[in-house]
Parts: sequence; C-alpha cells; structure tokens
Amino acid sequence: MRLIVHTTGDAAAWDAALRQALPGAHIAFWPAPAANADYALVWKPPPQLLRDLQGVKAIFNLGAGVEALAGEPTLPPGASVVRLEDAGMAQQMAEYVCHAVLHRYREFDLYAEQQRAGLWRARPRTQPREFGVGILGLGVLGNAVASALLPFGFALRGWSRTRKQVAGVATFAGARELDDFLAAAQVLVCLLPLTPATRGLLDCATLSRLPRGACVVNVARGALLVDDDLLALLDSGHLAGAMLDVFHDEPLPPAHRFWHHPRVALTPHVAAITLVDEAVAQIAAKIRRLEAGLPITGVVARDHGY
Ligand code: NDP
Ligand code: OXD
Repeated sequence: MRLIVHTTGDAAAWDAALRQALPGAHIAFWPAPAANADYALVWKPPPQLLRDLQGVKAIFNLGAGVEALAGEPTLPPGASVVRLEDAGMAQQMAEYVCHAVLHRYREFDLYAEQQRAGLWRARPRTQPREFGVGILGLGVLGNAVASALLPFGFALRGWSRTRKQVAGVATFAGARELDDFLAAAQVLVCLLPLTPATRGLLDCATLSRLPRGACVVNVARGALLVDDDLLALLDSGHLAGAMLDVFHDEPLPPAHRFWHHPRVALTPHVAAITLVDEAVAQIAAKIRRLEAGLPITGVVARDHGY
C-alpha cells in the first residue's frame, strides 16, 4: 500500500507515527511522485498534488475543517475526502470555549477594569440558567463543547443545518430559526465549517440579533466572520467582546485592528491543534477498514462542502 503525505507540520513525527501504525506501507512525502498512491494524507495541499491523485482510494485531511480541499477544482472528482473526527481536538476545543464562556459569565474583563481603577466592588450575580450560550454548529466539536458546558447550568442553545436533539440544549435548525437562536445568546460560539453557505454568516445583520453586551467566540474559520461588521458592533457597544482564534489571513497581518482592539482577545489558531499520534491512529484504523471493504465515518459530503 502506498501513502503520499503533505503536511505543514513536523514531517518526521508523522513519518514515525505512520510507520508504526501501518508497518509495511510505503510512505512518501510530497513532492515525491504521488500518481500511484493508494491513500493521500494532506493538510492545505498544493493543487499540483491533488491533480496527481487521480487513482487514489481516499484523501485524508489532517484536520477537521476541509474547506481547503472541498472547494479545490483540481480535486479528483470521484475521490473520497475524509476528515478528522475529534482525534483529540474535542477536549482542546472544550477547554478553550469553557474558558471564553466563563471569562464572560464571571465578568473578568470588568473586574480587570475595576482593578485598574483601584475599585473594590462586587458585581450582581447572574444565575447560570439566565445566561444564554449559543453554539453555531452541533457536529463533533459543537457537541463536545455543549457537553463540557452542561455542568455549569447555562441556558445552552445550538444551531445546525438539520434538526438535532442534544440533552440539555435547546436546538434550532436552518436559516428560518437563526434569529430565534441568536436572540438569547449572551455568548455566541462559532463551530461551523466554512462552506459557500456559511461564508460571511457572521455579518452586521446576524451579529445585531445578539442581545446587547453579547460576546463572540470564533474558533471555526476566519471567513465566517465579516471583520469590519464585528469591529463596528464592538465600537458601538452593542457587542462587549470577541475571542478569536481564526482569521481571514493567517498569520493575522500586523496592521489588522484586531491586534490592538481593547475588546478583542486573540490566539494564533491554536484552539484545537491536530495531535499526530491520535490522528494517525484514527486514519490507520480507517485505512484498515477500507482495505477490508468496510465503510468508514467522516467522509465529506462534497455537495455540502463539509
Ligand atoms: P462537523 O462537520 O462535525 O459539524 C459541523 C456542524 O455545522 C454540523 O452540526 C452541521 O449541521 C453544521 N452546519 C454546517 N453547515 C451549516 C449551515 N449552512 N447551517 C447551519 N449549520 C450548519 O465539524 P466539527 O465539529 O468537527 O468541526 C467544525 C469546524 O471547526 C471545522 O470545520 C473547522 O473549521 C473548525 N475547527 C477549528 C479548529 C481550531 O483550532 N480553531 C480545530 C478544529 C476544527 P448538520 O449536523 O445538520 O449537518
Ligand atoms: C482543523 C484546524 O480544522 O486545526 O482541524 O483548524
């Protein structure tokens, strides 16, 4: 079995983990020839590599978000694209989002302001059941985030394309229910894939539906958000803050206003990183199933883009 790998990460670590998980496989790293590969493992692959993969049995994306593959015209038409499902990312995402939600719920930014002003003043407490947290996207990561937030007793709301039932979460589906979903989300967490249907979804119209003083946490993809619209709503005071992990251009350009905006906290796309050993274990198990003629999960519906 022949594997071709393209990673922007630590090639030696991927090589070692793959050799251990799939002994006997021939493993090569692009730009080695890819034309006779049985499987490709890729992250942000160059178009030339995809063009060479005409005979491949499956293309494994080394992350959860597949927008770099799904919209790529050189992707072989019949090839299955398979994404990572959790593989150690759900726990990391839950940690990140719980931090962001608790930070806002316990008003740590306001206490920091009070500290700078030398002010000793307890603020009135909000009951968790009166504090709405809205999760856009109830997939693998959205569900993990909801489970992690559940014990705090917040009023959890979730939005997805198709209707879901999630214990402890009020669920909403489709464009027609988006406004109702947004109306009570004091923190809005974005965990949607970037697709033609979601690009620019977080614009002025959508974000204005959030209650005054809401915060936005974008841990999905930068292009879901219209940056200028978010900045305008932060500047007007309609939104109280934003915690952003993902951006239109990464690294975030030095001149971007997000860097120094007093109501923006940002991190360099680290909410949930791909863990090599966990990812390789998942991919190797799927390759073994495919070789045995068995079905696998995580196959991207290319017409939906995720
Ligand atoms: P999933 O595919 O498991 O879940 C996607 C969810 O979004 C589903 O509930 C789906 O609805 C919903 N959805 C998709 N399109 C729409 C739409 N048009 N309207 C409403 N809901 C929609 O993805 P994951 O949970 O695994 O990952 C989510 C995203 O998180 C990734 O695509 C990636 O961009 C991002 N990510 C970011 C990381 C970081 O470090 N910042 C790390 C890992 C991932 P339905 O279930 O009905 O289909
Ligand atoms: C992913 C990511 O999609 O790391 O896995 O952003």
